[in-house]
Amino acid sequence: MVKSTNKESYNKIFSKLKEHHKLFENSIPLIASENITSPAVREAIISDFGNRYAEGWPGERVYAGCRYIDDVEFECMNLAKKLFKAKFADVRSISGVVANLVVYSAFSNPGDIMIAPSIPAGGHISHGKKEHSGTAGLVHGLEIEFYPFDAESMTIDVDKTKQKVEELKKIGRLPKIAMFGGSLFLFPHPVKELADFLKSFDIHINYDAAHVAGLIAGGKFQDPLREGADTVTMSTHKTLFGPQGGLVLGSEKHEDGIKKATFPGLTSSHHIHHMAGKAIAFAEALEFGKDYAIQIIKNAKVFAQSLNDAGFKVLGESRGFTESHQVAVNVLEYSDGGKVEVDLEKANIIVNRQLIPGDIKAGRNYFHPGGIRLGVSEITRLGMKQDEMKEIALYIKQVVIDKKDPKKILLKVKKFRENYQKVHYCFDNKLGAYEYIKLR
Ligand code: DSN
Repeated sequence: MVKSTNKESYNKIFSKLKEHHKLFENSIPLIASENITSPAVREAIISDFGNRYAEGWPGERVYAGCRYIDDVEFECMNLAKKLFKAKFADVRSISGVVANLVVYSAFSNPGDIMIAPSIPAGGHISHGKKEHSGTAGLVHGLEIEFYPFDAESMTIDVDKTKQKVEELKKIGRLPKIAMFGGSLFLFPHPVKELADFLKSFDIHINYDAAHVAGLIAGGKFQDPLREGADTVTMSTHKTLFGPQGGLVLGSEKHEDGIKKATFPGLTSSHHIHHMAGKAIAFAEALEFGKDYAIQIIKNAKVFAQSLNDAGFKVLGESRGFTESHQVAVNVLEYSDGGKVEVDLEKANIIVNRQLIPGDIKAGRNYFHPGGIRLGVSEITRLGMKQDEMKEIALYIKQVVIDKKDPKKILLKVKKFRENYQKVHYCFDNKLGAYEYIKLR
């Protein structure tokens, strides 16, 4: 039971929001699924669009009062199509999970099979089995088969996947959907290597670009729509510039299924303020996305190499550690991913623990997995470059390997952060990256 007065609770929320802003102003944010939005996106998401409904398709809404919303949504769709060179874009999914559910609903039925990466092999919870409470199994009733994964090269094994699909066909479990992409995503997935094979079985190919969308948009990762993916799903706030939201891409032949599954299937309000924010972010990505993607990959590679030089076991070594915004580190020599996450947070270095290949077989679980995952999207957007990556790797070494007092490293981290308080790769950055805006 809450003991405080209503006004005390009200005030408490604002003080916690401010403390949170302060924390991020003074931290090194390395969560690979997060990014910082520009002041322009923040302006869009506090607009009155957030108080409205605009059910249906622009121009064919269920409600009145949508004329400007329609204009923004058409612009948003056009920007998304231009950014990803897609024939069709539905910008209404409110998250990456919903975007995946749109594809499951439009192109499969409960009881169908989907082949996807397992979580230690990088799969996302929305690709998962019912017994793990994964969205695909729990919500849409899909049965999940996992791709054979090669831990050395940290990607899906092409030949073994072909064998597995042939075997699944023989036992009457031919997949209806093949899902590529995921959460731990260091190297491109073999879409072009498998597309013709999968299509010869009439398997729908979806590519979950949530993590790498900004790199694809910048032309610096793979190009799934040209490589054979039928549809592409994503969230809009990892290597893209936010705000939180989802996006589904496809061609004309997928349009009807995607539209119906999105509305009325999976959304009523599509969070119209965030739709406007996405439009701003797509315009920023078209203008600045290539330079941003180039810098992300440079940063990730230097970061991985520096961690490796510091003594860490960085995954994907035989392939140069990473081609994305992510770096994955096996920390078992020093501790486990859960404890490392906690120790680093004491120094304001924000990372997440990560299941890595081999963890489940070895009996490790999500609370104490073998790895941590680091992402450079946000620190790159704050203007950091290769030298800063070397410095951050050193702080991590001092906490994890040298077991220095995290409170001492915290002082260094706060000092280090002083110079990086603006959002880069955007049209306007008058407001500080984590500046708290009081409207009351
Ligand atoms: N769990 C986050 C990820 O890392 O992919 C977002 O879904």
